[in-house]
Amino acid sequence: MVFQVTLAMVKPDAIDRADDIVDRVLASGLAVLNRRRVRLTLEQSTELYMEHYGKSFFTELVAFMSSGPVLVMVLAGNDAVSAWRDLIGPTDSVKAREVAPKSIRALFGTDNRLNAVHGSDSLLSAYREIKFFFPTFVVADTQESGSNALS
Ligand code: RTP
Ligand code: MG
Repeated sequence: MVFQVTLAMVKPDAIDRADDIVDRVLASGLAVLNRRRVRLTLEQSTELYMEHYGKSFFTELVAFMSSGPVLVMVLAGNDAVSAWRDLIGPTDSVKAREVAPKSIRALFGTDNRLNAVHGSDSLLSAYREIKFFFPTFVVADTQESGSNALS
């Protein structure tokens, strides 16, 4: 086990139930180090989900992500990246209800687009996404910070 941070987001479709989702985060043992409620512009959604640019669902995805406020959180804990991904369940909420009925996407999402929450898919993604939403948040363990070493 290794102590990590990750980026979690309550998406526009579940923002009215954000308190219930935060309760589940805390009950899992993960800590919320920082949180912000923001409304993404179309440009910001596009930048955040650039890895999916060109895919059939991209236009609908970025429109959805900028359709209302979101709650972004820096989570921390043991194996936080995979711990949070396990807690949220598969991308498609319909599938989540079949294979992980207690997962957050099963309980709070609708389908494979309106799926309630986001979680960084790797530690590298987590660092990028945390920097995107919390520019002053210091993550000491990135390659970029190598030049800040004391030696
Ligand atoms: P996320 O990035 O939001 O945490 O979701 P994920 O890793 O589980 O899934 P990913 O493949 O990264 O997809 C990003 C988001 O795009 C929407 N999506 N729609 N076929 C579709 O219509 C489709 N596939 C994906 C979902 O909102 C998904 O969370
Ligand atoms: Mg993803």
